[in-house]
Amino acid sequence: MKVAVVGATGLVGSKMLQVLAERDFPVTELIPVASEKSVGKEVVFKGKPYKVVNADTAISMKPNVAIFSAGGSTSLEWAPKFAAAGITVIDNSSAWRMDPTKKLVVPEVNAHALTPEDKIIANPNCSTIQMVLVLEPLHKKYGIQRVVVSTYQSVTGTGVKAVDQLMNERKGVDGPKAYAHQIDLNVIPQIDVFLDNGYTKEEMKMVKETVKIMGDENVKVTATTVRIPVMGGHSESVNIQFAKDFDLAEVRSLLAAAPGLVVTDDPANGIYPMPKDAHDKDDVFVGRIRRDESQANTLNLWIVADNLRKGAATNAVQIAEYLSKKNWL
Ligand code: 2RA
Repeated sequence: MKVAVVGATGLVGSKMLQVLAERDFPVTELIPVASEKSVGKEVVFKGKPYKVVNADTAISMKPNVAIFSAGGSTSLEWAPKFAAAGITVIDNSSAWRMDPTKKLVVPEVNAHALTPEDKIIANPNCSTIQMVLVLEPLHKKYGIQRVVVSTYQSVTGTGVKAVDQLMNERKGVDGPKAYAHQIDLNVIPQIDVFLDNGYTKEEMKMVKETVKIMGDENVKVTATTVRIPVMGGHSESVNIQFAKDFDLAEVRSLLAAAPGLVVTDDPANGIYPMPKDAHDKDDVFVGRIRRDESQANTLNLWIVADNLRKGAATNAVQIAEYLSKKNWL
């Protein structure tokens, strides 16, 4: 299968190449796509060099599928052109996520919604993906009324420039800034721009995308998203209010049985999910599972995942795997 990766030289794009290789996706030809300044450069995929091409050339090479991680404006411009050429697009930007004609997919939750007619498929925001993987089995069993989430997000969610800023600050050297504030030894309670309602775009992504993926407007979500100086992944403190009571042992077994989830929860022995352990893994790790004693039918838990993998590259590749198994590519 011919696979185009649009944004192949970026942090998520290169992770997509790694995941495609690791999961042995049936790639017969890789088409790395990037902006004009990167055309002609080489990327190595499964030990073989491939020359970076521009989007026009990529379309002419007729890939079966194009996985985009090149920003919203590039997706808005090029995804329709790829789709018009009969190429299925899986897009990691926010450009298409809330478009009512486009599917927003976490395979373990709603791959069943996909059809062969879906030619532009949206990959959800990383912080949404790891949360809905946990919410879905609990919603099915107990009916979720409200979710309160606070996130602790890795600088890798911003990109290379943010990682460089953190490392430079740690070394005490100057350099390009991804953030208006110092990030080392600090936390920044702002991810993306502020909106009129006082939330940030990142927070409203979690609010709206969760409802779309779970397909239930009755699930009310409020979020506070925070940038912290870590590398391995995003962490989330989640408080969930259910319509009915739950049994804690049953919650654990439901989560342990859910696809893509790993329950890591033995606080007495210092065992709980942490970004350093989630780094470069595809699973979503959940722990600190406990009843909220301040309110009936309410649960607290802690979720950690590598935002570049299940939060982006792996989820996109899993969508491609689903479509490939259906022979829709
Ligand atoms: C972030 N979720 O962490 C956003 C985009 N990757 O910055």
